Amino acid sequence: MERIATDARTLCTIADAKRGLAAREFFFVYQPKLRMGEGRLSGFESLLRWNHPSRGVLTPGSFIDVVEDSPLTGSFTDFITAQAARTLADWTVRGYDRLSLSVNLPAAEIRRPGLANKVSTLLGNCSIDTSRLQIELTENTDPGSIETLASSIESLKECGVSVAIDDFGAGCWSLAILHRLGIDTLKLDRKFMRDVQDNADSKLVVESLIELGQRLGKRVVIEGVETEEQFAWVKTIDQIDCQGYYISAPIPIEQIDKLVARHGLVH
Ligand code: G
Ligand code: MN
Repeated sequence: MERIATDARTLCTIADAKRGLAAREFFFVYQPKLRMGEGRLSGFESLLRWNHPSRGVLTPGSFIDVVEDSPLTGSFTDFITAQAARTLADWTVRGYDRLSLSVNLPAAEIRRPGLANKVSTLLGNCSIDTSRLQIELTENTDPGSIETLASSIESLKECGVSVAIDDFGAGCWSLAILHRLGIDTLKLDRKFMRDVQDNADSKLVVESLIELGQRLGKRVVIEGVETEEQFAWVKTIDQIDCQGYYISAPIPIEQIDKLVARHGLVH
C-alpha cells in the first residue's frame, strides 16, 4: 500500500507546486485494470503523486485544485502527457504493446485548443498507436459548454485517442449529455461498489448503468473493487474492466512486471 502524508488536506501554494515541478518532485503510480472474461490486464491508470520535501508523498487532493486554477495547469498537462508517451514507448520495447494507459486531465485542459495535435505528435514521435492512450475526464467538475467540450473530445477521437468519463454517475453531469459526448469509456464511480453486496437496489443501479453504457457502445470500467465478494460478482459480468484495491493498489512503475507476470495481457 502507498504511504501517504497525514497532512494531505493542507493545500499547497502555486509557488511551491511550480518549484516542485521544476525540482522533479512529481511522479506517477500505476493502477491496473483487469478485463473480466479473459481475466487479463488491459491497461493501467497513471495517478499523479508529489514527493514533497517536508510533507511526504501527497495525493492530488491536496494540490490539484490549486494547480488547475492557475496558469501552471498547462505545464502539468505537458508533464502528464509526455510521461505517458514515454511510459507507453517503454512498454512497447518490453513487449507490453497491448497495454493501454489512462491519464487524468481536467475539462479545461481538454478544452484547450491544440491538445489533440500535441498529444498525437508526442505519441507519433515515439511511434505509438494513439488508441493506447486514454484521457480520463472527471464528472466531478463543471463540464462548462457541452458543445465546446464535445468538439474537443471529437478532435481527440479524430487523432485516435480514447476518452473516458471518470467517476461516472456520482458527479454533476446530466445523463442527457452522455450520448452527446463522443467518449468511448465509462468509469463507474467507486461509490456504487460499496453497498452492492447488501443492497439489492444498488446492485440493480450498477447493472443498469453497465447495460446503459454497453448499449451505447461504450466500454465500462467498474472502480473501487475492494473485496473478494465484490470481485466474485464483477467476474460474472463479461466484457467489463475492473479496477480497485482487491486487484491492486496503485503501484510504482518497477512493480508492473510482477503484475503482468501474474495476470498476463489481454489479447
Ligand atoms: O477518480 P479516480 O479513479 O481517478 O481516483 C483514483 C484514486 O482512487 C487513486 O488515488 C487511488 O489511490 C484511489 N483508489 C484506487 N482504487 C481504489 C479502491 O479500490 N478503493 C478506494 N477507496 N480508493 C481507490
Ligand atoms: Mn481516474
